[in-house]
Amino acid sequence: MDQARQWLRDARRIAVLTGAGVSAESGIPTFRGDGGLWRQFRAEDPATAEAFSANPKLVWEWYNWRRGLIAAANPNPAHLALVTLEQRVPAFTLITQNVDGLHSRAGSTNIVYLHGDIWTVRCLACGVSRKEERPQLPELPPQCQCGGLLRPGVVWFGEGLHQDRWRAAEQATRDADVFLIVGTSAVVMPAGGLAALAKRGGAKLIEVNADATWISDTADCSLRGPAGSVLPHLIED
Ligand code: BV8
Ligand code: ZN
Repeated sequence: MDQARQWLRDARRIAVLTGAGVSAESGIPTFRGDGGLWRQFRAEDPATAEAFSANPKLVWEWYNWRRGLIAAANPNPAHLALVTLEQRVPAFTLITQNVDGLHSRAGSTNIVYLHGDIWTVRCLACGVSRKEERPQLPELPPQCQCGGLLRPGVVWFGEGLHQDRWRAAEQATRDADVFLIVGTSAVVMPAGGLAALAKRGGAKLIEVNADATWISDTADCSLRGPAGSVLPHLIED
């Protein structure tokens, strides 16, 4: 931990990649852990365009349930520690796979939303994208003024990431002196490949995760424990 703390103190450019584990202590279930989100749902994967076109109401019920959970949740000390870290270094990029918006509610500013934002909806007909922050939508599936069907503004499996966001994430990762990867199983691609990109760019790789992951062995320092308690220690002076 001391070595990792020193690397963070000396770093001028820091890139962070977060996953569902950073929001776990806010009460939001992760995806693949026990009790994970994908388990509670039926066999087919709800986060795909196919599932949505087959049954938009069912997929919206899942998102409505998650919106309710997230609206009732608050940022936890892990989110807040990343806000403090951002204020300390000249170049800081927070790359997140999470769609819950808790990083911005905590006060982070330079955020790259790789997988979109659950508080945004987009019309399949006219393409308009807008914020929709009512936790539970009154009618499912929601309709656009134009009469078209609204979808959640997230990136589903099989959908490409927004190119400008992916490029920003790659650039920040390549440039980083320290790459901090927090609360992600790094299974989902291409986000999960950023750790290797950081190493190739010469960054020190620090992992914070409750469990070991497939990248733990390649990390320069892999800290085991809940992000809500590890991160505040990691950044304390
Ligand atoms: C794409 C939004 C191509 C929706 C999500 C290789 C290259 C490219 C694609 C693929 C590839 N191989 C396979 C693919 C397809 C697919 C993929 O990766 N599949 C996986 C399952 C193998 N990838 C895609 O489809 C991507 N698209 O590249 O398509 C393309 C290119 C051009 C044009 C067309 C197509 C799109 C992926 C985005 C999917 N959308 N979410 C929504 O959320 O509703 S993914 C979903 O998983 C969430 O975003 C989530 O954040 C993300 C990753 O999961 P994690 O965040 O890591 O969460 P997980 O539960 O897995 O892990 C939690 C971790 O926290 C655990 O390690 C746990 O130990 C730890 N933890 C728990 N508690 C704590 C903790 N740590 C610390 N403290 C704690 N308290
Ligand atoms: Zn429309």
